[in-house]
Amino acid sequence: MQLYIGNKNYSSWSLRPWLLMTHAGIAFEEKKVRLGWEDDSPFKKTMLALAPSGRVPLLIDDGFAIWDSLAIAEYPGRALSRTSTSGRATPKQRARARSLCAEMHSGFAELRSTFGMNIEATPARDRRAHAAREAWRWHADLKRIDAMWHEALEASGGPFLFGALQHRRRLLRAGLHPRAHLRPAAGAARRRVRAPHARLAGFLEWEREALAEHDWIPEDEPYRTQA
Ligand SMILES: N[C@@H](CCC(=O)N[C@@H](CS)C(=O)NCC(=O)O)C(=O)O
Repeated sequence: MQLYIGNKNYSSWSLRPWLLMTHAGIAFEEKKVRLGWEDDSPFKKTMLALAPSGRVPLLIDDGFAIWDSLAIAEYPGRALSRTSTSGRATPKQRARARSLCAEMHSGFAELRSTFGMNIEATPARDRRAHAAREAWRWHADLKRIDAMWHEALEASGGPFLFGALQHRRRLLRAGLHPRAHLRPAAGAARRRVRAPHARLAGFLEWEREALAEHDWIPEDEPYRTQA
């Protein structure tokens, strides 16, 4: 299987299936394609030749294309059952986990657009992002994330949202000072993603590679060249 991903510094969509498959020990060949938005960019040409979405992540299994991170996460079914408690979950627990995944996947537009993933983001980026938007818009998103994580952790007893690993990551390096925005249990769950004892070595590997990339996309980095 080949997993096509974008730049590790920016592509949080690519991170999701990459992390899941890495953590579950599912073998895949990583194919990194430098992100590009123009129709005639090498990125678009490469991706459109492989699948109609023209986006990453994209999984190719024996010539069969699967696009969209949720569909990819569900494809190697072993991955989910080996990394979560879903094997023992009741239908209601499964439904609740699915609701949260879907809500994370398609929601939080304000938070997402204000703080797009940028692992190497500088404080200047975050200051610009804070200044660029009315705080209340993404505050509402954060409030909902705090409530969602808090309730799931209370119900499962942790250490992750549904007991074992569930992947979620956006607040890191977003300059959001989680202590001010998340209740202690949700803040601790956020830190656990990076803690060595969480055995999320895959995440730390991705982060290391993102920081080593130094392949900045100008559209995502205006603060590097403008005051
Ligand atoms: N809903 C999709 C979103 C994928 C997506 O938007 N990926 C971005 C990179 S992070 C992309 O390929 N953008 C190229 C474009 O917008 O043309 C998923 O979950 O995979």
